[in-house]
Amino acid sequence: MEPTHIEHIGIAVKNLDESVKFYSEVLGLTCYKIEEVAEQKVKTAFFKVGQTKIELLESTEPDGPVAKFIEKKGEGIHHIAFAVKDIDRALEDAQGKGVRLIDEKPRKGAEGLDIAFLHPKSTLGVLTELCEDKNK
Ligand code: CMX
Repeated sequence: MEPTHIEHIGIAVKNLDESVKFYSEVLGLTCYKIEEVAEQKVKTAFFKVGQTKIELLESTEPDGPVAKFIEKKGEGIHHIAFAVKDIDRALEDAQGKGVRLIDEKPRKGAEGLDIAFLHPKSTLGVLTELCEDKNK
C-alpha cells in the first residue's frame, strides 16, 4: 500500500465555529476552507500543518456517523487518513489481507479526493481512511 504521508486527521466536534477558534486563536493556524459534505452528513473546516491537514467535523444530522461517534465516545480524534498512490490497489490489497472495508470502491470526499474507509473493528479501533488525489 505504501502510504506517502498522513493526508489529514479528522476530529469530531460538537460546534464547528467554536472549535475553529481554538485552532486559529490558540494554535495560530489558518482555516482555509469550510465545506459541507452532504453525503457524509458533515460540515468540515480545514487547516494545514506542513503537508498534513486537520479536518474538523461537525455533524449536520443527528443520525450521521460523526453525531453517533460523539454520542458514544465524546469529541476527539475520529479518523486518520493516509495518502496513497493507487487507492483501488490499496483497497484490493487491504481486502486481500482480511481487512473489513466500509467502502468497496472509492468515492468522492472533501477537497475532491477519492476516498475509502476501512472498518475500525479491523484496524485496531482507529477508523482509517485512504485518499488519492487524482488531480495531482
Ligand atoms: N473510530 C473508532 N471506532 C468507531 C468509530 C470511529 N470513528 N465510529 C464507530 N466506531 C465503533 C463504535 O464505537 C462501535 O463499536 P462497539 O460496537 O464496540 O460499540 C462500532 O464502531 C460500530 O459503531 P456504530 O455507532 O454502531 O456505527 P455504525 O456501525 O453504524 O457505523 C462506521 C460505524 C465506522 C461503519 C461508520 O461510522 C462509517 O461508515 N464511517 C465512515 C464514514 C465517516 O465516518 N464519515 C464522516 C467523515 C467524512 C469525511 O471525512 O468527509
